[in-house]
Amino acid sequence: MRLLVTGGAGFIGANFVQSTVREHPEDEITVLDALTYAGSRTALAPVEDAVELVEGDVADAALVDKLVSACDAVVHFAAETHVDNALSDPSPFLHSNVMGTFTLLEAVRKHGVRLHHISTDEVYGDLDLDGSERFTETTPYNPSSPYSASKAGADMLVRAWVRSYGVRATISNCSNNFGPYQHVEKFIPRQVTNILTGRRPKLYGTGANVRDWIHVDDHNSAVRRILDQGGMGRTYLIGASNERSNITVLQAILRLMGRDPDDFDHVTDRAGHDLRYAIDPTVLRDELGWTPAHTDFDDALRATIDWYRDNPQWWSPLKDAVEDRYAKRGQ
Ligand code: NAD
Ligand code: TDX
Repeated sequence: MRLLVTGGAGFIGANFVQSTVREHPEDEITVLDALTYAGSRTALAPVEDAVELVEGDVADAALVDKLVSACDAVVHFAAETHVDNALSDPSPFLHSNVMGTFTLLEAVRKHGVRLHHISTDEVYGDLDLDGSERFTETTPYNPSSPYSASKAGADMLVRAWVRSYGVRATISNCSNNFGPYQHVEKFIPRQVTNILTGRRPKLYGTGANVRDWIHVDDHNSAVRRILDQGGMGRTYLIGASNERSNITVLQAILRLMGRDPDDFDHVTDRAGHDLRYAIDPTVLRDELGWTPAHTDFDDALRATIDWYRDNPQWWSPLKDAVEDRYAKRGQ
């Protein structure tokens, strides 16, 4: 298969490209990535001989048309992804997430190319903190932030292009990912690298908010399964049934790194902070036979901490600027 991977120099995309090169050496991979602050050439260094990297914008219609015309399928990861950045400046989120997806849809429509669109559980809004309800494929969209609203808009465009134009597309909405190459602005890498650089971890509010954590390789194995076997026009929810409050995750990190579990700061809470996300992955398991491999959270967290400890050359050039931005926001 000739695959075009948008956003393939970001966290999840780079892990997808690396695992595809390992597990499907028969595939030809082109990455389209704007190399924003979140993209990194070095995340693709281990596979640079096996992959073509094109630096460009997914909203550049001429470039996207040319690349799509030369592939069999597109896996669309490219997006602005950080909620706190969206709260400060929503504009790039509209450009990359909405206009970028629109541009790609027009190209796959013209060339009859298969698309898998990567989305998030945040499009469903949030759940009660102490309830047992989980998101399913039929949960109504109810986004809370400029980020999740832009992802919801992109998902709606994909659904409309399937219905109106018969575009061959699938969508997946996944829960919170962790693993190697995640930007240090995100929760787990931020806390790990704060400890590694002698800073104190920072918890928003009381830390009661719940996220449903999945290892990035499990997300990507589900994406591959949907790409190969998913029903056209279908939406699949991806999750590993691993709900934890933020304070529980932070204290696990502190414990695994040999620190006092109370050695952190409570900082200003995020505006509109979603309370709880939880995915019901039954459809993916029953229809496509997918299950996650990383089922021991402490083991996977320990391996992720080790990766950041062993790869400071990848993240340390980013760290000070990220912390300066957070400090200006009281976070
Ligand atoms: P990331 O921020 O680490 O990487 C995004 C990549 O997209 C970067 O390489 C960036 O350079 C590129 N990009 C941004 N705008 C672009 C544009 N206009 N044109 C071309 N490239 C552009 O993000 P991530 O965490 O790897 O997320 C990837 C996808 O997965 C996103 O669509 C996100 O919404 C979705 N998702 C993420 C999570 C999570 O927990 N991280 C969970 C569910 C879904
Ligand atoms: O320093 C922090 N302290 C803190 O308490 C940071 C950066 C975050 N938090 C909290 C906010 C959230 O409740 O931790 C939780 C996770 O925060 P993020 O890593 O920013 O993730 P989240 O907002 O949940 O969104 C993530 O999952 C869904 C990704 O960033 C999105 O791209 C994805 O769609």
